[in-house]
Amino acid sequence: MTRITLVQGDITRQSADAIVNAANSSLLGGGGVDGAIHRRGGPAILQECRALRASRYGKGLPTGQAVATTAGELDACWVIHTVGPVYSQSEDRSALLASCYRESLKAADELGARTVAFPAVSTGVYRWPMQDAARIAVDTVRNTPTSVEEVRFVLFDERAYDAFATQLR
Ligand code: AR6
Repeated sequence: MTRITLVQGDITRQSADAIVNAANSSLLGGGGVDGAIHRRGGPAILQECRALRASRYGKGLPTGQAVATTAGELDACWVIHTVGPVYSQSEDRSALLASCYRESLKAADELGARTVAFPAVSTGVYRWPMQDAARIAVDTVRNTPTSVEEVRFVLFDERAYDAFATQLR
């Protein structure tokens, strides 16, 4: 059984086996969670992301997929980078958002990670409505078989925390 927990705060301050990054396809950094992870984690993460671009992901990491690197100076063993979809009103992209959680858990299983911290993928720059993103995140984690013992959603503000808490009830 996977335990799902919620905390409000900064994901870069968390201690976990793996911390998930809401990245973009370039894997070369950005704003939001991505910027914070690279800032606090230091240059080792970017260096490994560059190597991944040069080897496996010449065209970038596709939306909905996930790949792991070292966590640099973060209090974690790995960062799992996943690329959420940009929200669209005209197209249902929820399968891609669900895929981010599933593929991140798969990567965590391959690494042997027991605790994984997730941000609310796609709910910032990519504009996914929080309540809907929370529903997809919680449902997907609940329905994905995994050896991860704790999935911790780390929500930046009260609004995000409340949305996830509502889904967990
Ligand atoms: N800890 C936890 N949550 C955070 C933090 C933090 N330190 N900082 C922001 N959030 P976003 P996206 C919340 O924009 O929507 C980047 O530029 C934030 O309030 O980080 O998937 C990438 O490079 C929001 O609820 O990710 C991509 O280009 C959630 O994390 C693009 O943004 C996600 O916001 C990805 O956009």
